[in-house]
Amino acid sequence: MTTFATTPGAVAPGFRLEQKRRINSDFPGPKSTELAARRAAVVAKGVASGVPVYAADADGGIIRDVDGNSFIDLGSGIAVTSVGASDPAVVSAVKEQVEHFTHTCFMVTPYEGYIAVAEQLAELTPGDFEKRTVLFNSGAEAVENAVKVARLATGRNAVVAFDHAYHGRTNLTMALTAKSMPYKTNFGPFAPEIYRVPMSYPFREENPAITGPEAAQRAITMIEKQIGAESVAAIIIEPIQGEGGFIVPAEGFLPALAEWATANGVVFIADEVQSGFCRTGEWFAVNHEGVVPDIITMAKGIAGGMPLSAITGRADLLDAVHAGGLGGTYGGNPVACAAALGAISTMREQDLAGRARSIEAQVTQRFATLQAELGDHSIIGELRGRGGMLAIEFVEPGGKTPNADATKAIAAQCLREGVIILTCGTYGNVIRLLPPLVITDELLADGLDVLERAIRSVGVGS
Ligand code: PLZ
Repeated sequence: MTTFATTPGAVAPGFRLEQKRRINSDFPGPKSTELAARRAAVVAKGVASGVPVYAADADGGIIRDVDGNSFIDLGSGIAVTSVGASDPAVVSAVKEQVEHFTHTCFMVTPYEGYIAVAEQLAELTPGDFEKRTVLFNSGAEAVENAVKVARLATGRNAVVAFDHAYHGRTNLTMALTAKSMPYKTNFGPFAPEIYRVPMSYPFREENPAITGPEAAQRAITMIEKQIGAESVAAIIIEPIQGEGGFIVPAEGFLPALAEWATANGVVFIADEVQSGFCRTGEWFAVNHEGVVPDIITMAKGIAGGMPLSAITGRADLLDAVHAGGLGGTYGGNPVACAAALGAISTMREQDLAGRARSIEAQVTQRFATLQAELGDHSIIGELRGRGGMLAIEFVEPGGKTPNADATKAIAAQCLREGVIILTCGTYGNVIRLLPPLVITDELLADGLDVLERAIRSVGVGS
């Protein structure tokens, strides 16, 4: 057995599993290999997995597979398990709830948990106006419903989305999503009345001097000329784009868009499905620039891994909808609500927003040093992101041509050494870091060592 970890240590306080990376030489092991064969016979191949191992246990920053390998989790199941995958507060809240009832359907026999989550969201989301919340199961469902509300409340049809956007895989949200392969190719026809305008993507702007407000004006002019402000129900935007490449728009871009929306009776929807719940070092990514959306969509980090999503927004918009116009069998399931209350209490008690800022400091310091050392002619194009939502965009040395091959090779090398790393980006050339916010400094440092080694070896080789 090859172990990359040093001597086994005590379990860090607050964790069940030892917070240490340990990979056997026969990876992927026999049990994962057997599960892969069973899977191939019954699971549709349209569902792909990033890693070839099967999970048996997960806690803090560690995912343990069925063969006993321990991986450092730098993906949190795509920004979901910010409190860890088995946070004690989530586990005990869920246990308590399942012993009483698993489901009644809020539309039939309502219960307190749903109301308590809505109370939390009214308090945590920006804006000191009266708010209303509706709960659903997935991010896509939240986005669908935000658009339904905006259309009904404004009596308008058009919805504006951005280049590089990701909003989901249902029919309407596929239409909102920018990238064709793998999300949209041959899955059409898509929902009508969706319009796409340019994003602010500082690293890839033709004119690198363009400011945030100027980039917003570029989008606004296109909206006014090609759609007409009076036809627009909503603008939907991820304050930091997720799947599209962890793109942080230039300062002033979001406020200018929000201001234009307000002036024109357009509902400004912030899709915080990936960026919400302390991930970026604030409760919500819009807080960094003081932007107050009319409706926020939330999911992922909200409930410590249980499927729950939400829209929270201005009472006048949400309450424009007739009774019975919004809902769904499972939306705001009581077990998921209990998990959300547990996860939110952990975020508050452990100040996970502060923890995200400390992760940002550690990661940024390390990779800025590496970038400086490797110089201008390296594969590192840009480091960006906020809090625990950080990315490295890889390029062909000396230019900006996207380097998807290097990105894949780096992620693959990290995996072989026991670190789960996700890629993203319109051009597939971005490595994104989304560690559980409860990860220990030691484990994070070990994961970053592995990533740094992989960048050096791939970068030198190319
Ligand atoms: N909005 C901003 O990031 C989900 C999707 C991964 P669901 N992102 C991960 C994949 O390949 O399916 C996401 C998001 C933003 C909406 C969604 C959709 O959330 O819970 O996956 O429906």
